[in-house]
Amino acid sequence: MSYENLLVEREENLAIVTINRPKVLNALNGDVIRELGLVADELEGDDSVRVVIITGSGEKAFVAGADIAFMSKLSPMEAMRFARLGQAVMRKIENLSKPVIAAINGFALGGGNELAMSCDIRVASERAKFGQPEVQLGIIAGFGGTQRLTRLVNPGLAKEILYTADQYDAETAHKMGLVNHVVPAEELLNFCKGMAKRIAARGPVAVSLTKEAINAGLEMDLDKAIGVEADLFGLSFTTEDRKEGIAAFLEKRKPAFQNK
Ligand code: DAK
Repeated sequence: MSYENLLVEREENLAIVTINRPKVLNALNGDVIRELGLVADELEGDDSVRVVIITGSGEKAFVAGADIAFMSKLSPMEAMRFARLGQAVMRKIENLSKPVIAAINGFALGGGNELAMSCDIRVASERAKFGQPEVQLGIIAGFGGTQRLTRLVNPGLAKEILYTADQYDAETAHKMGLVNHVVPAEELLNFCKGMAKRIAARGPVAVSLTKEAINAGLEMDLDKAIGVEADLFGLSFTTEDRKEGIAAFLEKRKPAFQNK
């Protein structure tokens, strides 16, 4: 499938999705959001893809937020529909059955930071800048920012970020726990591909079940959450991948997982 605002490349078992509107710093309008939903569906259904990387086009921005020109024309009802669509797409990315890595190559502001927070893992280039500038526009974060940021960093920090609209450099974002790693800009994509390939070499069903256990568990109390883990642990014992992984260990060879 081809997209107007996204570039989609495949490399071995990886898919690299690049949001491609560099003239407006990859700002998210309705079309980009819709296409992100479509590409998520496409990659979900493609068994050859084991890990997804999302990044932004150009050297300046991952995503500089929702497209302000686009938003300025929305009626309240259209804004509500935009919010619902955006939230559903972020949720779809968050719940994709395969890991998603955000390669944050520059500004990740507002909806851009919210998109990054919907990914499983965030890696920032030294040039990246983070923030939730919505209150400066007289609106509030609408793609899950008030909730995901509070879960990722502590509530006090999330409130500071959301109330002040301040921008934070990559090192500060790292200290806050917003990103896992900070790497030189020119190494960002290779670093993310390296991590993605290590993940892709593991048992794909097991990685997927691990993601499911973590995501489901975050919304439950610990007793229920470890119950989900036990169920999924049992399920992992039914897979061909489990037979192959254990056989490969005993035979002292590398496993050849089949995602089954
Ligand atoms: N939207 C549209 N265009 C944008 C943009 C954006 N978010 N960000 C940058 N651009 C455009 C600029 O207008 C400029 O276009 P030209 O003037 O060249 O035509 C071009 O990109 C380059 O930007 P600058 O010239 O401004 O570049 P600088 O390096 O000087 O500054 C900057 C970079 C990222 C600091 C600055 O561009 C900036 O402050 N951008 C806006 C950041 C921002 O406030 N983003 C929006 C956050 S609010 C919703 C759900 C979610 C949301 C909204 C609604 N629903 C529930 C309905 C989300 C809201 C947000 O994301």
